[in-house]
Amino acid sequence: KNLTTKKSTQLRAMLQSNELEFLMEAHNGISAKIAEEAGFKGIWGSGLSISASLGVRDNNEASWTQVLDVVEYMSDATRIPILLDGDTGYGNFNNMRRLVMKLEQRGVAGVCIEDKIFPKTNSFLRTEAQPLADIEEFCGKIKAGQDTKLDDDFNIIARVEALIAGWGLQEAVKRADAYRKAGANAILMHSKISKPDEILAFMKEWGERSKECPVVIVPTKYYATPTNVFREAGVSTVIWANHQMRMAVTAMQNVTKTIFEEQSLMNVEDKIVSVAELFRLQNDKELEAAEKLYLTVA
Ligand code: SPV
Ligand code: MG
Repeated sequence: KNLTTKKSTQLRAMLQSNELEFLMEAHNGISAKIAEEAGFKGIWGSGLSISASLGVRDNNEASWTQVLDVVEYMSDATRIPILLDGDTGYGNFNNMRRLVMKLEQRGVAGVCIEDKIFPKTNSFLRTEAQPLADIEEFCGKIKAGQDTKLDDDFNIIARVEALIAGWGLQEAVKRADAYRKAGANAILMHSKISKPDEILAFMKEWGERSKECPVVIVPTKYYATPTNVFREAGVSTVIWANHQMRMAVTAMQNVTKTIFEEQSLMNVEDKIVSVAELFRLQNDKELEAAEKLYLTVA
C-alpha cells in the first residue's frame, strides 16, 4: 500500500478498482488500528458500532460532533482510509455541508449517507415503518456535499434503503439512479434478507452503471453467501459492518463474568492480551524514542 497517497484517493481507488474490496468495521482508535494491522485497506466507521460502544442507541442519540470526535481518533490511529457511516447526514443539506467540511479537516476519506429521515433507526429494526427521504431532497444533500468538499477525491456514498423499507427493486433502482445523477461516488445498496437475491437482482439491473457508480454492500444478514458470488456479480466493495464490536462484546461478557464469579484473575490471564500488547498498539515505542530526543535530562 502506498502510504503517501491521500486517504481519500486510496478509498476512491478501492471503489473504482476491478477487484472486490473490503472495508472492516471499527468504532474507536484501537479497533481501527487492529483492522489496519489485520491487512484491511479501509475501514467502515459504523454508526451501529460507534453508538453501541458509547452505550447509546443507533438513533442519533450520540450527536454528530461526538461521532466526529470518535472518527478523529480512528483517523489519527491509522493510515488507511475511513468511510464514515454518516447516517442521514444529521439533518438537511446544510448539516451535510458542515459534516463534509469537518470530515475532510479530520482526514476522513468519505461519508455514506442514507435516504432516511433524521433521527434514523437502524436498518434491522422496525424496518417497514421507516420513512424514506424524498428523492429530490436527498439528491440536494448529495449535491451540497459534493459542492462543499475541497478535495476532489473525498467520497460521498449514497445508501439506498428502499429494499430495507420494503419498497421493492424498481424503487431501489430509481433511487440509486437519481443519486448517481446527483453525483454520488458510489451506491450502497442495503438488504435485510438472509439470501443475496435482492442484491443480485439489483446488480443485474444496475449493469454498466457500476463503472461510473460502483456498488457497495453490507452482507450482515446474508452472511452465508460465498464471497465469490459478490465478486461475480460485479460488486465493488463489501463492508463487514459490525464484527469487531460483536466479538468485543462476546469477549467482554466472558471475561467480566469469569472474573466476577471467580473473584480471581487466575483463569483469564492466559486468555487475554498482555499489557505490553496494549502499549504496542498505543505505539509507546515512538514516545520512548521521542523522549530520548526531546526530554534532555541534566
Ligand atoms: C452500520 O454499521 O451502522 C450500518 C450498517 O449502517 S447496518 O447496521 O446494517 O444498518
Ligand atoms: Mg449505520
